[in-house]
Amino acid sequence: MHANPDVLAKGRLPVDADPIETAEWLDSLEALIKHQGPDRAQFLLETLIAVAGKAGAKLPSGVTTGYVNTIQPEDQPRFPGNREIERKIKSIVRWNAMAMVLKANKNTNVGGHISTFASAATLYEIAQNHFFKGRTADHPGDVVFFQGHASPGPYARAFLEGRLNETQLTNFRQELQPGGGLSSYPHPWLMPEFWQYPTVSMGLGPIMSIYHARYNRYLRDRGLAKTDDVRVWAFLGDGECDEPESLGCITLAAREKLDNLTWVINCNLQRLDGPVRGNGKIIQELEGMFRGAGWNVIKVVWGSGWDELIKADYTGALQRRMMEVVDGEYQEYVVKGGEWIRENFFNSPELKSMVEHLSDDQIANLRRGGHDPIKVYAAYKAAVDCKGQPTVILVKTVKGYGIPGDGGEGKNTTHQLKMLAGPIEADPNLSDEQKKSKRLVAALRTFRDRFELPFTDDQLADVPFYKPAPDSPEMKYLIERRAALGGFNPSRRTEFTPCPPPDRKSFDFLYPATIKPRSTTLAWVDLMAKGVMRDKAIGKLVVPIVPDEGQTFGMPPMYSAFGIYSSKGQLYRPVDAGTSTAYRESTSGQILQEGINEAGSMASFIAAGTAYSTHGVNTIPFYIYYSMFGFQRIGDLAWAAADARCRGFLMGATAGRTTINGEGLQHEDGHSHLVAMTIPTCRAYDPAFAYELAVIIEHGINSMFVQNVEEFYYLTVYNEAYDMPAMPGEECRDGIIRGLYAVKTVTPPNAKQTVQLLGSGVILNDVLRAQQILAEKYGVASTVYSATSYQQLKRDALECERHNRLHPTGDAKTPYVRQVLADTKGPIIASSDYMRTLAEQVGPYLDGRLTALGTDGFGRSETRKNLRRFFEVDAEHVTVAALFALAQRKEIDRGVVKQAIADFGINPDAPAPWTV
Ligand SMILES: Cc1ncc(C[n+]2csc(CCOP(=O)(O)OP(=O)(O)O)c2C)c(N)n1
Ligand SMILES: [Mg+2]
Repeated sequence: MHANPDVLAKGRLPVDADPIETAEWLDSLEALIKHQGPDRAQFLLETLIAVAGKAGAKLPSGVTTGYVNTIQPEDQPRFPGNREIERKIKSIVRWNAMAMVLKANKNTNVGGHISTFASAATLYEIAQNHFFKGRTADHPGDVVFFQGHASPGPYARAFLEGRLNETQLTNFRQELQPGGGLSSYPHPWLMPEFWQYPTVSMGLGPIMSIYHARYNRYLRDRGLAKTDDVRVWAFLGDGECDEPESLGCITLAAREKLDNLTWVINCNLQRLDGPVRGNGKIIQELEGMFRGAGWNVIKVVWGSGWDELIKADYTGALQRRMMEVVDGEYQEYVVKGGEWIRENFFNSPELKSMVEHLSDDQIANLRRGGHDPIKVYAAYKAAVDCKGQPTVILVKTVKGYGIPGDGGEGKNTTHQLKMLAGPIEADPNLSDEQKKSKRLVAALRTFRDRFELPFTDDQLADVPFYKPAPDSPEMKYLIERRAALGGFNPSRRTEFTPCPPPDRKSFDFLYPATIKPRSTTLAWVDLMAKGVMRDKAIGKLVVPIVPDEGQTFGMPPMYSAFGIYSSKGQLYRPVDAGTSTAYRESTSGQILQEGINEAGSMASFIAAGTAYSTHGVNTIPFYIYYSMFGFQRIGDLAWAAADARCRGFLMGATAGRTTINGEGLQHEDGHSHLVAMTIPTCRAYDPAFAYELAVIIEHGINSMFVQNVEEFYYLTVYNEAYDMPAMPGEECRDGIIRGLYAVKTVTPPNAKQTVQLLGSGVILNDVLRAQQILAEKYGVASTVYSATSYQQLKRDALECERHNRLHPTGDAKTPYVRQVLADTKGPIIASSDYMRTLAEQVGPYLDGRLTALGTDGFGRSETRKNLRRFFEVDAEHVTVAALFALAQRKEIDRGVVKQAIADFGINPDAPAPWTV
């Protein structure tokens, strides 16, 4: 049989001028494949393409293949499972997953999703019965990023596995009920023994999975953990692929040859509102992107029922038709059924003749690949066997598969479906409630019959859960399969093995005063390079992470001393080889240099900061970045980090609205501390001096990695160099951690007035200067405090307030900020390089004495001095604020304030900085 040239003569190919010659070439090719195999054919074709390309032929880039399965039926491996039992298990999981959403919505309005898992059931069940490894003594278990809103599926399975009970299932999305409920989506914070990683914010699962797989290589190459046979799986939706985070980093996975990573993209052709690519084909588009990026792409488009038809497609007409139909039409076929498909898909006499022998029902039952266990198994097997490349499996499915009635499979509304409604006969005597109930039962009956569940009609109205007896073949099979694979998945390790505490000496060299001025950023580099990373107990565990800003932060000596991690080592001689700042890459490098990629860096931070649980190794990430490109740019990942119970240090460098000289509006951060505050497990600090930094970091390491406190730290560090004073004494340690301590008191002779001055970060220097001015020019005494964390002060105050409110007759607790300031004299003025709201948080606990200055408004390009004047946070403005507060208390004359404003050259009629 000749291969037909029509098969190829589509698209941009020129018209066939000599069909006989074409047929001869195709005959030769067929013979070649038959006798020497497809590899030889590929070699010859690539050679021919290269020669033709040189001669100027316009050749297709070849990143997509036909709209058919990548794995040919004859290449499918033997299916090792029991198909009948697996189908039964899957049907029960389907039922229970649906039942939990229906139950939750019968009495409440808490929502949930039925259709997503319905389309993905085979994808998860094949993995559960044959692939996902569980945690054993020698294997940490595969890491699976479950598609968030498919969560009813994993819950329904865990119910059969005996890990969740009926009460919990009944309380899906009602977590505050007695007996506990189940969180809507994967949230390790809420279900710490069950979920490992949060995923439901679309795009975060995919990017986290890539960096997780790469981090496993890092752990292996640095000898920190055995991760070779740990597979990272990510299940995502086709609609989800439109998120930039989903596909933005796929080249990294190919570049790093992450064959420990498998993505399964459930191409049900629909997202929430409608088709993902109604006018095109999502599978083809994704194939091109992934293949172009260097991934192994496996398409699972058609189920086994199509095999015969495709085999009989001698003219290529069927494949052409498959390619020509757009996703919007494919969706319609699901809804309209067999007769419609025969008329509209098989739309030529040739195509119609191919399905003559099939009834309409049989045509409707020609399944898509993702509902065929044989095809899905073959794809997974090929993925785990693939060496040197990550694999993406593009699986075509039906959204809402098997869900009958209104809003059921294939409908645009199916994503939001929470209640079933089958057809019933019209009956004017029925109330709306009765109709609803009857329609539900009608739909459930159809579902029950299709998936062969053992309920009587009468039982259906209650939407019962179903769990077969423990000795039933299904339950035995399910438990045996999971035992053979090492245990259940998902499952999160909660046991914690503390690391030995670091040596005080790794920190205390930052306690003395500096000889030369230096910035807190450089103090951090020193702390890392000379102290923490050389510490015997924890040095090796430290993972510095940086996007493309290491030079800005003074990190190159660290590159040279500790190496930048590269799975390839260094295949070139760096231009600066031999210097102390050489760009040294190495397979054992300790630093993760992520390039211009804050989201990827944050994903690395999450992988490193959760390794204590995932791999039982307490790696300590320090992710340093431009503070402006932190929470505001990748805030959702920071939130996910907290949900994942991540630990480590985020270092917001080039911090402050006025400090990063010249950079302007897009770079000058005066609000990251406000965003940090929104994350319950993030402790945020704005230290001024090197010793404060050392104290906070030592405390943080001990707290997170020795004492098992579930939190991560955010520290702002600045790039302005100034004299770092010596640590005043051990007693300041507690105040630094709690957020406030006194730094310096100045009492001029005969002082009549007193004020309290609070400063944070670099602005503490201006506050100290204000102290001098107040003393020397106005004879006002003052104490300056370093406010290292308003967030900690506020949290403590809230706790005291709440305790006192709920224990009205007990001993009242005094907020720490009051303990420090309540008995002091005079007004309290606070200034920082952050917005006023930050300091104002503690206002309610200070008896109306607080005035907060801050950097509200857009930054702009200017010198530090001019910006601090502009934002009214400099020494002169602090002085004016102090004098005015004294004048309000009638301790000095208002004329003094007016004169000060004039003396300092402040324009009282300038517009407010936040308005311009
Ligand atoms: C960042 C983000 N935006 C929007 C949503 C709301 N949302 C939840 S599911 C969904 C549609 C998902 O479609 P797809 O990825 O194709 O998954 P499917 O349910 O079809 O498998 C949307 C928009 C979200 N969870 N996260
Ligand atoms: Mg979808």
